[in-house]
Amino acid sequence: MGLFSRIKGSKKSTTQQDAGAVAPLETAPDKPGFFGRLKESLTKTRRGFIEKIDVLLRSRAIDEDLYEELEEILVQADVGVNTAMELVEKVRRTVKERRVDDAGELKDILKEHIRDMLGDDTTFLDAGSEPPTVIMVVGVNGVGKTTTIGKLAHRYKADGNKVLIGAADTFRAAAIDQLEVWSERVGVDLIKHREGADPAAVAFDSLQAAKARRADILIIDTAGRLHTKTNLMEELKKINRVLNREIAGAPHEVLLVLDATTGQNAVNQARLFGEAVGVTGIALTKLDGSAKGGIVIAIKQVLDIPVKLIGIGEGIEDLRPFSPVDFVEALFAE
Ligand SMILES: Nc1nc2c(ncn2[C@@H]2O[C@H](COP(=O)(O)OP(=O)(O)OP(=O)(O)O)[C@@H](O)[C@H]2O)c(=O)[nH]1
Ligand SMILES: [Mg+2]
Repeated sequence: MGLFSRIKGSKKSTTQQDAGAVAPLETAPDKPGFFGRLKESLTKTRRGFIEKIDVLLRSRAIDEDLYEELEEILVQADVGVNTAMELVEKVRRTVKERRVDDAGELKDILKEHIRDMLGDDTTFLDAGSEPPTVIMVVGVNGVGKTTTIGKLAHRYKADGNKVLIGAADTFRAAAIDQLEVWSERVGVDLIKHREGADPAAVAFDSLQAAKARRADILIIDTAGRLHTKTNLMEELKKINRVLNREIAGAPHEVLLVLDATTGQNAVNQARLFGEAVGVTGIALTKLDGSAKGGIVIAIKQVLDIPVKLIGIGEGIEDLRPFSPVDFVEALFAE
């Protein structure tokens, strides 16, 4: 079974049993080197974070200075000030409880608490009572929305789903063209209007097409900025309303794409979009180029919105479900 399993019951008529069908996203490795790739993509974060901790803990006594420096490293790794304090406090407590006197053991204790903080693996999609399951992708410009949509469509298709993409980022022609290139590469249909068209109208047409063509999954791209005076959040709300009017419960997933290289600002973006359109999950992109992978911890702790997908490269295969277990193992890997 692939990473994205088929949406159960989507090819049958809707029965009570089908209601609430989900497309769980499995986190088990699907090919050799899976973990190695993840580990490699976290190299920069590991250098700025774990390697500093290694140096810090080398033949040191456990004292206040040590805790302070540990906190400093965590803050620098974009874990966030409050979360860094919280983590250090947890480590301090564990050290006391277990009567640890070797600083070298702090690394494993920290790892344990980060792992706890990140929680359990999540499944990707919220329940959609009947196909199509609608995924609306939002985020500020340049974070990787369109690329993530291409990769996501590819994964769903590979698992036997019929996928349709809606080009509701009508801000510029190039945005539509870029999505078209992805749809051709993946081999899925694209619903588009002209540049400057009403994004909500594109969303509406996409949904009608998804129903008519019996698509399992509809993924909708949206703009990250606007050239008109229209407020981006108002536009997204409108798309949201249109989708919800046509299918109760749609969009089933509002996926916020965040760029891992932006660090703490990503948290602000998540707040903004969360208030406007109710984000259900986060795709954290460009982890491969970021030294700020600690943002994963901040997002979980401050916002409690699950990171569901991570982007670890520009290639079609470089998107994967986020697994806290794998992430922490890869981050702390020797
Ligand atoms: N290294 C790396 N690059 C990525 C990743 N995801 C996206 N990118 C790159 O980021 C750049 C912007 O990606 P887009 O998908 O165009 O971003 P967008 O959010 O759709 O941008 P706008 O439509 O302008 O708002 C592209 O060059 C992508 O190849 C990733 O996980 N890793
Ligand atoms: Mg785009």
